[in-house]
Amino acid sequence: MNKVYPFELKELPYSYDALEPVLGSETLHFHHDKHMSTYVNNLNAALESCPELHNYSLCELLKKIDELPQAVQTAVRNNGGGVYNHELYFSTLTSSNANTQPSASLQAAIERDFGSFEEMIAKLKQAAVGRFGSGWAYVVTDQEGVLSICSTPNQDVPDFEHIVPLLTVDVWEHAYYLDYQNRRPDYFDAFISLINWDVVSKTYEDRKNLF
Ligand code: MN3
Repeated sequence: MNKVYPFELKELPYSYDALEPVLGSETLHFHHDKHMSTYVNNLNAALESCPELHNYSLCELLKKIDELPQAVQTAVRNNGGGVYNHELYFSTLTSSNANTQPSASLQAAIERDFGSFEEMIAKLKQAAVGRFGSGWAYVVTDQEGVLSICSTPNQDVPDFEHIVPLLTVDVWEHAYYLDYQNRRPDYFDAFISLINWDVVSKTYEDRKNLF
C-alpha cells in the first residue's frame, strides 16, 4: 500500500471463483472490477490537478486529509478510503477450505482482549450488523498489540495515527446482495470462514513497522 499516484487497481490474490460458495464469482467480478475500480479511477482523477500530492502514499493522503486542499478532501476521503478499504478486504480473504488459524501471539492477544475467539467474532458481528446503512467493521491493533473492534460509515477509514486495521468486513450491500440479498447477518456468518488468518497474523506481527 506504499504506492503513489497514479494508483492502480490491485489484482485479486486468488481467482474470481476462489471464495465460492460463500461469495460467488459474479459478486467478485462486480465488486473488484466495477466498484473498487471506480474508486481507483476517481481517486486518480481527483489528484490529477494536484501535483504536490503525487508523491503521497494512500495512507499518507488519508492521514493528512485535513491538511489537503479543500477541493480534494471529500474525493480523497470517499475514493481514497474506498481503495484502502477494498485492498484490505480482498487481501485478507482466502478459500473457506484453506482453514488458516491465528498465530500463537495473535491468539493470545485475542484471548486477553476479548476472552475468546468466539467473543471477538461476536463483537465484530455486532459492529458489522449494527452499522446503519453502508460501511465497514474492523479488527484493529494499537502499537502495543492491544486489539479492539471498530466501525466506520461510508468509505471512511479508522484513525491511522493510533491503530492498524488487521481485517475488515465490507457491509455495503454490493458486497453481498447477489449471494445473500438483504441478509447481512447470514453474509457475516459465512464471511468469517474466508478470513486468511495467515495474512492477518503477519500484519499483527509487523504492526510496529506500519505506523
Ligand atoms: Mn465494497
